[in-house]
Amino acid sequence: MSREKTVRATGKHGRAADNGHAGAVAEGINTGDEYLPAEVALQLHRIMVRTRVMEERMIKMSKSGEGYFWIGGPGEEAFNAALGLQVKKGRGPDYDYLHLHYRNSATMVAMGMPLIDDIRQMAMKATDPNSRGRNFPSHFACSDWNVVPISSVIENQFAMAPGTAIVQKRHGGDGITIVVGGDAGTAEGDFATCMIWSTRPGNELPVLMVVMNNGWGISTAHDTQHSLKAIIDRGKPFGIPGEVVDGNDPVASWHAIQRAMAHCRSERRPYMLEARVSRLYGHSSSSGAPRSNDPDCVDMLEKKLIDAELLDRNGIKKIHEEASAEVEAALEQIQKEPNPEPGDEEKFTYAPSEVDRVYPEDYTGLP
Ligand SMILES: Cc1ncc(C[n+]2csc(CCOP(=O)(O)OP(=O)(O)O)c2C)c(N)n1
Ligand SMILES: [Mg+2]
Repeated sequence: MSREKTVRATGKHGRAADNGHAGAVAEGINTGDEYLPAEVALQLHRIMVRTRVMEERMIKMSKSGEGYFWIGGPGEEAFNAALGLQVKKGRGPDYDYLHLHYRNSATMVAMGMPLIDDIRQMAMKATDPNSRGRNFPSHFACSDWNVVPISSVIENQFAMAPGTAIVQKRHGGDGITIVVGGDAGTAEGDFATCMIWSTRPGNELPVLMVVMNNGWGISTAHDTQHSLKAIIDRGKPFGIPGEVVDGNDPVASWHAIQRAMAHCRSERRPYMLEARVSRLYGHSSSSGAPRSNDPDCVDMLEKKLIDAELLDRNGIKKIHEEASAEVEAALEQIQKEPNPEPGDEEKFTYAPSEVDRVYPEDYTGLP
């Protein structure tokens, strides 16, 4: 008896499951013609839940005095997790460089960051590997994974991204530069800087420009600021191809990211993605972080997984409980960890240089 397996699409992790029936259709989830195998869908779901549970606990930390300020990515998990799993992770120009923003926690979790490392930053512990307790939460920095330090000053990452992309273009190979920011930030000149530097004739750069459009810049509604239908239309005069994608949908996001990365890797030219996403807890703790009624990507994926019979209600409950246990264990662990000492704020600000030897007392390294 011949068995037919239909694989409608495969991602980096794509593998069709055989459900054991003749003429079997691969198990997985779909959006329109696009498909994700069960293995990838379940992996994305777990990352999204772990990240969401961590973020919700961090919001509580901001209210209970276990931390002071929260900003993060609830509502961006579907796109961000799909991005993180497809990054070519490593150190140096052979690998992807990431210039992220403060809502990218699910990208880091997908890349393998333990939840405790964001919680350490939220609690401002000296053990925080991103900033040694000296920056806001979700302001990641990881030189082993080419994650350039995140700044709260919005959009400057778009002016820096061409720098790593120039190195990659000169170096050869297929490493790309991925830069992510919000919709309102595109009003800054840094966004134009990125388009101009990425499209210099004969010097085009492998930059994937990602705009996470949540419809808000703190309290300014998108429609009161932008007259264009889509932000990717800004790339058209520069010849930058682009796509608008439903960032709440991990299937659509996965494939749009895959297409965008393939373009940048092989053509060594820029590409723009605009992900329409939700902002589930307002801008930050400064606006009270109230829950909004925007569509919730975790709920939407769970409905798809149930419909596809890949998970049932009990299975989903168990994954949420495991995530909560992981987060609570992290909270307990960090209580035992040291806080930064007075004076630590000036350490590790700049890489050691010749100038430091001449002016050892001056941390800026400037005469
Ligand atoms: C250069 C600069 N200007 C203003 C601010 C204050 N600020 C912080 S977040 C923000 C809005 C950002 O909106 P958007 O780019 O859409 O990102 P979102 O927070 O919605 O993800 C502003 C104006 C800042 N941090 N940096
Ligand atoms: Mg926004």
